[in-house]
Amino acid sequence: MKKRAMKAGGMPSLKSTFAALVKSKRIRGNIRNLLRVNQTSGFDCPGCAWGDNKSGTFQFCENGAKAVAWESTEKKIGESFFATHSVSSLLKQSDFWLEYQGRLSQPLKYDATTDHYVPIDWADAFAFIGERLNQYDANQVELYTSGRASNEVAYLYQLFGRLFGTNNFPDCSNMCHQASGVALNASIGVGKGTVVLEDFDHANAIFVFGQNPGSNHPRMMNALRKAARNGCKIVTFNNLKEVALERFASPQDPVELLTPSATNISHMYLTPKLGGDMAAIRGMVKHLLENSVGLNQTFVDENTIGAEEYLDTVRTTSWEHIEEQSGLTQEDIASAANLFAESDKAISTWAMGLTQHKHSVDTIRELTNLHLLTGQIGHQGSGLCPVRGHSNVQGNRTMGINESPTPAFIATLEETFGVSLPKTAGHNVHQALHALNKGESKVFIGLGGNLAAAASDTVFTCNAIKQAELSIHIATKLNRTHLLASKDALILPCLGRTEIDRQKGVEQAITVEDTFSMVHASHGGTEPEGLNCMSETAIIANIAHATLGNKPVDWLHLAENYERIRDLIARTIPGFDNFNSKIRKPGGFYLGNTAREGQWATASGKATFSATPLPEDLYPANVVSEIEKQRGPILTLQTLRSHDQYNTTIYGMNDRYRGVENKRNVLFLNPQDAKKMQLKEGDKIDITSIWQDKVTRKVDGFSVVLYDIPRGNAAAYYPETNPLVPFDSVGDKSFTPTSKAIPIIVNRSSTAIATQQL
Ligand SMILES: Nc1nc2c(c(=O)[nH]1)N[C@H]1C(S)=C(S)[C@@H](COP(=O)(O)OP(=O)(O)OC[C@H]3O[C@@H](n4cnc5c(=O)[nH]c(N)nc54)[C@H](O)[C@@H]3O)O[C@H]1N2
Ligand SMILES: Nc1nc2c(c(=O)[nH]1)N[C@H]1C(S)=C(S)[C@@H](COP(=O)(O)OP(=O)(O)OC[C@H]3O[C@@H](n4cnc5c(=O)[nH]c(N)nc54)[C@H](O)[C@@H]3O)O[C@H]1N2
Ligand SMILES: [Mo]
Repeated sequence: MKKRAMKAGGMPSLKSTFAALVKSKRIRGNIRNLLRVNQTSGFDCPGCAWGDNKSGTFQFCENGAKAVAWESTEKKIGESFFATHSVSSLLKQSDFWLEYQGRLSQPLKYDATTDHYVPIDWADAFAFIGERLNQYDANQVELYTSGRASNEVAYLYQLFGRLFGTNNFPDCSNMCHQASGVALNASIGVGKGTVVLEDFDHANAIFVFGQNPGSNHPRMMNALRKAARNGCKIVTFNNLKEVALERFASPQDPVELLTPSATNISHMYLTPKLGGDMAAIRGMVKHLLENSVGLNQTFVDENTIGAEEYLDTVRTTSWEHIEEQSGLTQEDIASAANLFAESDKAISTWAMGLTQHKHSVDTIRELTNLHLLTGQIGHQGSGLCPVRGHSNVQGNRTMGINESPTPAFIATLEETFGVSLPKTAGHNVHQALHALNKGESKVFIGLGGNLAAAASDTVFTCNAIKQAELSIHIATKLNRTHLLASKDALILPCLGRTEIDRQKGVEQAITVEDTFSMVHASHGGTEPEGLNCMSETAIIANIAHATLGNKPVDWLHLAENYERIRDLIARTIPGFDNFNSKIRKPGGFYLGNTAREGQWATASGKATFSATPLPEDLYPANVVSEIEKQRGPILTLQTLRSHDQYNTTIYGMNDRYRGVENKRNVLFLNPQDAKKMQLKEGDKIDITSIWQDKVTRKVDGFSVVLYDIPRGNAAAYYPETNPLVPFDSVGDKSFTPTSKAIPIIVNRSSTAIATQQL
């Protein structure tokens, strides 16, 4: 079985940080950059959305350092690179190779006759875009956003799209925390987490569901480590034993850095089956109910509706069902429930392990039920904490990147700008790709991101993006999405977070919002030498200007000084009054959260329990009947991140904590499952997923890694396994791809069999 690391963090983490700096070919500059990460006068780390506590010199982590070094590299690509490589030849390269070539350094336009990207002047690019966009009906245009965009550019982008006439704003949240937003809005009337960073210092118990912070939110490990050392009980629910959640050594603690010592993080570590968390939480509530412990009747009476109906549902859910679906014993669930009940201050955090299932919304509502029933919400040290992914994904939503804007928001924009705006819902990622595939939408604009590799069902998705008659990509690095050009396509290279953004000679700050609803400024510090790039804000302003002229706002004037954009935000988005002065305060300001303050902005004015039976299955009924027809074992696959990647950006081929070296095309299998399939470590396999259509979705060239994983479950890296996720396999009410539960069949690779026979 694979030998995992003994502890996370520590010296290997520092070594890996340094290796990332060396690879960037800009060691000194990036050391300077790192000293500015998340500091008051510095820039917000592009790595993740965890909050900052502004004390101490180092506010970065190993993976934040990789993100910074990857962006701030000496390597550049421009005219000669694209003259050498045709688009079809580039499409044959890996995602890693494409991004590794360096920063995009000049605007480019696709020439379909030669199949090459060629340079174009900025002015010509914008004139071309303005003319072409005006040839389309607004609802034929899809405006995608990845969550790195600043508040300023996100605001301009949504304003431009709406004034142009559409609410088509597919965005990365649709593949990420959409279920959290839907669930929390329905239950507590606000789609964001209710805790702030300081709450972690006060909690007596922290429950971590479906999240791997050691790799994906390493700065969260500092909060968990501190809490554990103060006696807070950390309870982890994770399908895999993630080493950082077991033992973590702070690279900032000399003893833990230089010796084998580390802090034990989880007091209790439960490994539910994939998709088993709703049953586990239901079991926790059932235990509390049966033993009359932990329930806060006063809180329930004063603040909530629907408790009785929910508790009836809990009573009718059998322990057999709970154990079978969660894969955990009643005893373990009861112990977790007791820990929850004993602590008067409990926080639950979660990420993709809860959000990327068919029943994600119901799972997150179930977790909310637990907090409501025990009154563990809205006071210091307790509450709900969806840990967001991209560094400003939450801010993008606050700025109005949403395919279903609230009527109140649209009414404010209409009144402020004296215009009439579209009110019908636009497209999310799922709907946008369907519309592109059917030829109903014809234009794709990507404000960052790499939708081709990030979205599910790679063959379908790539085909859909390729149908676009016009695509406009605003990006720092080359990726697969940019190469899916058939007619007109442009790449507009932009500045990154680390770089100085000057408009009319004056350095500009941008702002972002973290997972704790803290909004603060970010100032780039590196000269963008040799880059004929514009800021994202200036690019969007120029596109808007070229398409709509000066109406109803002077776009170029706005982009000359971002304070003007912030003034508009202040006028139209609640919580941002005096925006420009508030961000001068070190650390920024807190946007507030109604649920934290005990106000329930739901239709009834009360926090609302949901009373849903446990799901019958992880998959829709007709997929289950397909599965029943199969011979041989069916496994449930989760697709997840390694320690060496940022979403579709692959930094390297290692996954240090899980003990995987130099490869990514691996399938983590339970040794007993593998034995049953007559497979052993290193065997070459291919993987096929099962769905209700007749399409074959298969990846090959994978090898087996034996791993401590519940029987019947398997794991493999994203994005390599996205071809297996059926496009229509999405969460109920969230449309999020079910990237953490795909039924698969594993076969010994046919090429391997051929070799053996030889
Ligand atoms: N370095 C780095 N940082 C990142 C990112 C990155 O790619 N690299 N991505 C950013 C983004 S956009 C996001 S959304 C976050 C993602 O952060 P995570 O959600 O931590 O990312 P995943 O790798 O998808 O990890 C899912 C975790 O949930 C567990 N899990 C999967 N299914 C289940 C389940 O059904 N039940 C339970 N209990 N556990 C389950 C897996 O074993 C794994 O530990 O990280 C952000 N930060
Ligand atoms: N199977 C599976 N699929 C998944 C997931 C999963 O767990 N499993 N996770 C999902 C999740 S949580 C998410 S958030 C999505 C991520 O989806 P995306 O946000 O679309 O993908 P990223 O890989 O983060 O985007 C990387 C690209 O962004 C561009 N970029 C980087 N920095 C900047 C910048 O500062 N400005 C601009 N304009 N561009 C920049 C670069 O060109 C880079 O190639 O993927 C989802 N897909
Ligand atoms: Mo994400």
